[in-house]
Amino acid sequence: MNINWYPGHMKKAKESIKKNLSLVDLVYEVIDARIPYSSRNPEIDNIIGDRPRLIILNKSGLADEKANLIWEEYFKSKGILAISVDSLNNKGIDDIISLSYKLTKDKRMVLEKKGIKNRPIRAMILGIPNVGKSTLINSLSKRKGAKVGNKPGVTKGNQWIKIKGDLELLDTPGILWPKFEDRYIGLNLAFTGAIKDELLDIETLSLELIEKLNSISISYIEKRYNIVTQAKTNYDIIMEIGRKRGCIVKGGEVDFEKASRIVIDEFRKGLLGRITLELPKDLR
Ligand SMILES: Nc1nc2c(ncn2[C@@H]2O[C@H](COP(=O)(O)OP(=O)(O)OP(=O)(O)O)[C@@H](O)[C@H]2O)c(=O)[nH]1
Ligand SMILES: [Mg+2]
Repeated sequence: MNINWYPGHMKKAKESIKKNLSLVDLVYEVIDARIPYSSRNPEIDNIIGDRPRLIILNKSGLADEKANLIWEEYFKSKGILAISVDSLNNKGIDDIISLSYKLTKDKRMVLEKKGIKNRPIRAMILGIPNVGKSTLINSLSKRKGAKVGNKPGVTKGNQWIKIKGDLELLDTPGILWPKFEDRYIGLNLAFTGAIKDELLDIETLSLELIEKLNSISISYIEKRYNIVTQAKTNYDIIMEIGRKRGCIVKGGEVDFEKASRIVIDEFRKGLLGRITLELPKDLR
């Protein structure tokens, strides 16, 4: 798993995020739409507290469209607004802005009553590694462009990006640790590329990915590689994909590692289809 997080690191991350949280009115919790449960930080609710929050199901273009709606509904049932976005393709970004206005309506009214005018609403992004925090910042900042710059006294040391009207975004996201206690979550994070491949055994991962995909629908692998998977072991399936794709080493043997990489890379690129790896009903 992600070995870069130690208890000390987690504590430090939490403290620095809490400091920044005191500067913002609104939090964007970014998660990966393909694994909305596995890509959430286990302590996020504690960390955010009762601040207005928007869950952003990012990379939604790689996830199943119906599943995106199911997850939006699920979070709504828990009292948290969630929307599907694809920041790489700038999809859903305007909705983030309009919902941000909606979520901070009370705050803006309070400020207005106090006679404070033109005080921007400030937001920050939180999420575990690889969910697309930086890509989202880029996409949001394109809406308006200009950096707001340092504001001595108020937001010392922080850079704010004007995203629209009176909304500003902290330019550095809060990076949180994933849940790493369980193998199910570890695999989901590995499938989607949230864990550096150097830390993984790519061959085992590909076998697990075949198992997972076929448990959702056998058509993903069968269609992409034009093979029949029924009654075949995951090992045989990778071997067949290897042969089809010309992953052959000296002596005519299949290069299993190369074939494994193909399946994993193509899944991550969305070439096997728009696939969501977990649904609310799978949660235990
Ligand atoms: N298809 C798709 N890919 C995305 C999207 N957002 C991010 N990515 C890709 O996901 C990978 C990680 O994106 P980043 O923006 O670097 O993620 P991050 O959360 O900033 O990651 P860390 O800085 O490591 O914490 C990159 O390869 C992005 O191109 C998206 O909405 N759709
Ligand atoms: Mg980043």
